[in-house]
Amino acid sequence: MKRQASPEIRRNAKAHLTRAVTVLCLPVCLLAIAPPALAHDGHDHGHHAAPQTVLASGQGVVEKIDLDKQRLTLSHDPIPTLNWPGMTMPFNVADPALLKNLKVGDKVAFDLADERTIGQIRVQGKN
Ligand SMILES: [Cu+2]
Repeated sequence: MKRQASPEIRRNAKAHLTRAVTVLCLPVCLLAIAPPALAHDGHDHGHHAAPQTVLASGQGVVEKIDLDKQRLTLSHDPIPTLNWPGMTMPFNVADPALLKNLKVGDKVAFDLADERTIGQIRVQGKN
């Protein structure tokens, strides 16, 4: 019987941290975006096979890359189009390939396919 308590606890702590960030960030973001998003879309299952539209564009710094969950945490600058203040939050990516050339600390410019999903991301500089 193998015991791997320590990595497991580490992982849980990380999950909590991510959730805390999400809880702090999403109400603000979703409040700001809710009326147009609802009017525009009507449903949101967080699944978009081929996002074509650009909801908004922004800039930020890569804080965390989760290849398993295809998720990216950015500290993004304010996005006036969406009335978003600057904050650190996790995003899904439309295509896992978008994560391939990213590193923590990279300065990036990104397009949002929706308020949770990055459709395009470009590295602008290294930290
Ligand atoms: Cu945000």
